[in-house]
Amino acid sequence: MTNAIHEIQDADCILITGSNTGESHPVLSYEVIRAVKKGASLIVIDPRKIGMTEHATLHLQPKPGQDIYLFMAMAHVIIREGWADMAFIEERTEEFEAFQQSVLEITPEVAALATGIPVAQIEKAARLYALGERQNGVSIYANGDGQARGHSSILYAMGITQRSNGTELVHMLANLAMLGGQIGKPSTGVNPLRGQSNVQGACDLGGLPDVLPGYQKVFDEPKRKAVAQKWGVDDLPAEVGLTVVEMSKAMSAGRIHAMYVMGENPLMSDPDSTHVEKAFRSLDFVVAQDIFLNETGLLAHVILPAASSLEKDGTFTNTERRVQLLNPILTPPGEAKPDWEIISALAEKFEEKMGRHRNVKWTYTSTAEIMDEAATVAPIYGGISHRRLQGDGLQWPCPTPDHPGTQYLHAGKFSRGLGKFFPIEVNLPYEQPDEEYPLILTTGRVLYHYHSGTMTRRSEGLDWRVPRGYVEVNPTDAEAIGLLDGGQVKIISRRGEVRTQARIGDRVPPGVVFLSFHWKEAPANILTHDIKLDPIAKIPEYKATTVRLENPKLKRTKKAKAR
Ligand SMILES: Nc1nc2c(c(=O)[nH]1)N[C@H]1C(S)=C(S)[C@@H](COP(=O)(O)OP(=O)(O)OC[C@H]3O[C@@H](n4cnc5c(=O)[nH]c(N)nc54)[C@H](O)[C@@H]3O)O[C@H]1N2
Ligand SMILES: Nc1nc2c(c(=O)[nH]1)N[C@H]1C(S)=C(S)[C@@H](COP(=O)(O)OP(=O)(O)OC[C@H]3O[C@@H](n4cnc5c(=O)[nH]c(N)nc54)[C@H](O)[C@@H]3O)O[C@H]1N2
Ligand SMILES: [Mo]
Repeated sequence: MTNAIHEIQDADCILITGSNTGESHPVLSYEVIRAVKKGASLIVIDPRKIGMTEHATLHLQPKPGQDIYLFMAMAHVIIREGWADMAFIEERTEEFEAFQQSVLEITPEVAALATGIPVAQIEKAARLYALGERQNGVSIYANGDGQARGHSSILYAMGITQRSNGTELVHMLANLAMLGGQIGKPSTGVNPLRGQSNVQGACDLGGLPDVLPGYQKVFDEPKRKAVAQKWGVDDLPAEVGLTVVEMSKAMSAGRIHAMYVMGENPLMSDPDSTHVEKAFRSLDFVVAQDIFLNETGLLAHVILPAASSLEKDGTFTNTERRVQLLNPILTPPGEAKPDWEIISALAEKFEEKMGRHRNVKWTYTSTAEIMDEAATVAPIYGGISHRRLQGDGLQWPCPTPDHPGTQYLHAGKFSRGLGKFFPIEVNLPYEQPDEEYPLILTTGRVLYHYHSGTMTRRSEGLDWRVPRGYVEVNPTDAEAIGLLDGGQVKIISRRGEVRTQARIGDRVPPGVVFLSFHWKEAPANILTHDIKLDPIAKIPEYKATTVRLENPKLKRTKKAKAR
């Protein structure tokens, strides 16, 4: 997030898109509800009637993939009506003209025709967001900082990014923020809600294929050499590695022979599971390091039992870039050990092969020591140490030991200097509904379960709340195949089919069905594909797969009648 969580409740306007905030980020969602109770306007742009729409001033409901029209039309209106913050654009950004040109033809009328959402609603969303208008029109920030506009915050998550044009959509949201001058101030910004407890920390410290710790690109020679020097080696590899989906493709192609899977369950969570399973079965050697034996672990040659987050120390970095200390409250069962201990023990044992470097020893004695090393190589963590994290932790960038941390980014100046506008094109999901597969399946989460269910489906209470999978179907689509609420239904895509229970209602619009990927009995990723990835992030299109529904009962009765 560019901004801090507690700032949300003081926003004048909040735009949530591609995030089921109430179920996937329940704690943070209360900040949004508080803001609305204090008079903020809330715009939700989501294909489904998610919980947050109950609090929304406006709910724009495009079909999966169509939202691009709405964002572009909002920008079009903001420019046309003179709601853009021209002073901000001139002083702080570049390449505005190219962006302006790209939205010229996407009028609200064009967007309305493409999405079925009325022009007036698109115009209202543009106005509320750009001017930061509250429900009663005024703003607590307007004129407070010498500006006649309120502060608006964008919250987004996987509904934006898990798309074949996800990077472009994120650029589009950043364009909107710069257009309204809605960044670099409190309660504004472009705020991706990070998913896992420490996904932010993992990325910060180099858990991505193209960066060294602190988002230093491997191909940025001066930065790479500086890290190499700190580790006491001449240089480090400069080529970008593979992303998860690229790895399963490389396994299938015989270019990867072994995998070490730590804290992941790709057999359930990667797209086109049938192929992923084949890819894993073709490997010579698989290691699974996990707190439980999951579907992927069942195919492993070696299992390394890890300690859970309740059983180890270290740090988690949360979605607002806050690095926080983790304190163990339980002792690990059996032979389970914290992940870092397992990895350093292995590295020490195979030191010959892992390489010995002057300033790197694998025999860490504590997580505090690992953090100190991170501080020396990642400038954004430069001033962070366990000692300083006692209490509330610190928000990076925190470059020096006396730096207080950074509540929100891009104040006065963007990290890259000038904020860059990106021109945008309309790009739709790879699979488009046709006669054979007329519905769009979108996948995601429910409140009571977590991903492949390894942890939550073992919890008695959570299992009691939601014991099994279901697919959300609109009454129109259910009626077409004589499907009753609670009835069994087959969901069929070009990759495969799953069978689950139907939950009929208007949470999804006609033409759209929703299935979460928590259920091994009806694994959503049997249906999804990895054919077209986002060209930059290489993320698969989890949010839009075409499918058809079949009512098994209807077929049987038809057959029975025929007989
Ligand atoms: N309970 C629970 N919480 C979790 C998790 C969990 O498994 N369970 N997982 C965590 C993780 S790792 C992550 S990444 C986050 C994910 O957090 P979210 O992204 O908030 O969760 P999703 O369920 O993937 O919701 C995506 C939303 O995007 C919408 N959507 C679908 N298609 C489109 C589209 O074309 N355009 C737009 N604008 N929206 C669309 C869906 O209707 C849905 O509301 O959740 C985290 N929190
Ligand atoms: N169709 C569809 N597929 C999706 C998504 C979607 O929206 N739709 N979302 C995608 C997203 S955003 C995500 S993040 C992925 C998630 O995909 P995964 O990360 O593969 O799913 P999890 O079930 O969270 O698997 C995490 C594993 O880590 C283990 N674990 C927990 N704590 C620890 C620990 O401390 N140490 C170790 N070693 N192991 C631990 C758990 O037992 C579990 O087996 O799924 C992706 N797949
Ligand atoms: Mo995630």
